[in-house]
Amino acid sequence: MISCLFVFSFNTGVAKRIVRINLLQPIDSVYKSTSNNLPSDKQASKQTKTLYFNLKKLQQKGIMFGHQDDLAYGVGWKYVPGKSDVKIVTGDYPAIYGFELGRIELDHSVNIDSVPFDSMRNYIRTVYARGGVVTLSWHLNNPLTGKTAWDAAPGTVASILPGGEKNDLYKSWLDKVANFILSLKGKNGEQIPVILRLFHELNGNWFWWGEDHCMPDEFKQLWQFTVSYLRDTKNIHQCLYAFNTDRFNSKEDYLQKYPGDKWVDVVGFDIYQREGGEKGNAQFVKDMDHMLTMIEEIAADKKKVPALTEFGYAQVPDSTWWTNVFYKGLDHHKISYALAWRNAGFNKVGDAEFYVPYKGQISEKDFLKFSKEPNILFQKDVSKMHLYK
Ligand code: BMA
Repeated sequence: MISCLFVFSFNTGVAKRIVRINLLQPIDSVYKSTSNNLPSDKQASKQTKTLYFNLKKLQQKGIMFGHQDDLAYGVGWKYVPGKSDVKIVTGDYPAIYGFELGRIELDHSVNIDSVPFDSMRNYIRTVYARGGVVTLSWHLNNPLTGKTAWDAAPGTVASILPGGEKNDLYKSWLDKVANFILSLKGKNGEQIPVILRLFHELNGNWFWWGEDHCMPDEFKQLWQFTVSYLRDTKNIHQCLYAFNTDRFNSKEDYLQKYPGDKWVDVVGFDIYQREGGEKGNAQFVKDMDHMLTMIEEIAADKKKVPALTEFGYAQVPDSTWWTNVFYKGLDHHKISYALAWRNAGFNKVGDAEFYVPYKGQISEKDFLKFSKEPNILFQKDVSKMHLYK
């Protein structure tokens, strides 16, 4: 049962309608014991199993709002402790946070977007201590050519599979990812659960693991090898694995390279709005709604957690986009989370990359309104749920 109450927030100066969840209700032990609610890693840590179970349970309450690199930087600022564009505008932090591992494979101390890995570790500890959720992406370089993730050289996937000329190199990269993940510990020394989003947007052609660059079997082998290496060889038992495509047309299309239920916990997709105006907005609502319906059906069928793993409308150039477009496509769906991409800010030539509003941005008020929807969850909502207990 969900009910609403209004709380006046001194931060934002507005009444926030918050979702009151029956927090005292014990987790249904029958529900908890069924294998449907266990993650793919049968040896997953207690906190990881609990998180997985709670991610499923939480879908009945609402959708967690997420933001990539939220604590690291925003539009016009970088590395200010406690700062967050989402919090400045809504009065609360996101419920789920994305962080990016790109360049860890090269032993760099900062990631592909200049975030120091040491700071990232601290952000992740902070998020976990508050009861929030962490998801990690990895724009790993091309192991065959040594260039970036966007260097879609043919044969890269085949080259890193067992027996391939770059398999050892790839394993050494996974060792570095493993070291980072294993270094994520809570205050009692427990491993912090993370949703590892591997080889994202696999049905696009822009990454070396993309659609035309490997056969379905090769992709499946790559996925299974990677998960097995991290889980069984490196003994990592704090990961949930997210499989995610870009836009897709049908369930068959979505599942073409799906590695199998034993290897996946979260099923999702990424979607960006590219065209504005009434026509563009209507099309986006329709597309998103359709794909969310399909992802919910796939998740229900496979007993997985459905999510909108990445979304955005670059620079949000529409003052009512949040309530009039995004929420319209999202509202009646039951997914676990929706993660907005990063607020990289302005570059030297004045171009900006951001996906959530900052103070003064034209969609600021509308984002605040969207954040008050009872089924859109932020940090305070999930902290009360004790997702790891
Ligand atoms: C892309 C862009 C890039 C960034 C990369 C990895 O979508 O945001 O600027 O470097 O993701 O985070």
